[in-house]
Amino acid sequence: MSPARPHDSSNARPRIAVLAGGIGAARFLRGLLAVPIESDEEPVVTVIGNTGDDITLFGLRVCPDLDTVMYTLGGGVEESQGWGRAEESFVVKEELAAYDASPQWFGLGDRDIATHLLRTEWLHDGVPLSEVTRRLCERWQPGVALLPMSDDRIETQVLVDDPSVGRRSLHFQEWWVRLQASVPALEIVAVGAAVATPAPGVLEAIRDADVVLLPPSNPVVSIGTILQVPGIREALTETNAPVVGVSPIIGGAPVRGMADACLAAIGVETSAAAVGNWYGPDLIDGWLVDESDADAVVKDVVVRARPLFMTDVDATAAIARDALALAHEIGRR
Ligand code: FO1
Repeated sequence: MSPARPHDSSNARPRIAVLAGGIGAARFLRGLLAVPIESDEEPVVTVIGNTGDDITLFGLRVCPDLDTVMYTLGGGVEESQGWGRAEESFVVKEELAAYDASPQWFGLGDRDIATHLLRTEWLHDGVPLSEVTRRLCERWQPGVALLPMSDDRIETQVLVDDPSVGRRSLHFQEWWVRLQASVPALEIVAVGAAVATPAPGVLEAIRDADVVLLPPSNPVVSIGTILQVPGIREALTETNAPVVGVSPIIGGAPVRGMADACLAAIGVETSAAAVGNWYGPDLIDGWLVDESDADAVVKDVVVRARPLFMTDVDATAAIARDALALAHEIGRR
């Protein structure tokens, strides 16, 4: 990996801070950690994870984006989905259905439930989410420091017009999973974000970084939610580290997920250029787009085009390497 900056011998290991949502970010991180490097330049990667997708079901606290990063980098994710556990069974889910318990639209697997049981027990004992996440990562050894964006409770709600009851808000997961984002979101609100504080280590990771990366996560409900925690956006505009983003939109469509439905809710066109301009030059210095979007223009941001489909770990490592090369080219602010 090309070093993020010329090194003096005192700190050979580049520090990389990554704002992460779920599946796209987890896959990007797996590539980032696979970038071939000189031995003494193993990067120190701190991941700041979105917690706006979190939901409490049957009394259990579920943190989908944190778990997707933890399971993916720890080798336990169900690869075909990008979330949940591999070799999963759903006996508890079947039993709940036998009781006609709801909701049934969010599938909690038996192995996954063990994570939620421990998290819920520790949170109930007053352990902050950041410490809960650190403990869970002791098993999974993801190879990064995984921090929730905040230890305070934040939940994304989606405002919709329901023909039967009129305007109402839904938990993001109900809109995303049960409705498949098929009902237009009139507004997407990260409830609690405005009064939350960044989790311990979050602001320091951004300030002390040699490079900050925004992976191809959902710009609205993942990256956008993290940016709403007071202090985080400011830290990103103040850091001396170059900030490079990777477009989650290729050729006018999201690579996976339904970022287009989220972008429509905030009136942003579903294109690499529009997302880059929405992030803007105060936030990002560089923007990596797919070759099909090579004509993307982002005001006062350096745009580079390269193949962006994360088809396998090697392809993703090449994307991550190019993102780091762009950061190196931009240099410290
Ligand atoms: N996504 C689905 O589409 N269907 C599910 O039943 C589902 C269950 C689920 C359980 C645990 C978990 O951590 C994630 C789960 N997801 C499911 C994915 C989840 O909605 C997304 O990973 C994020 O919230 C969106 O980024």
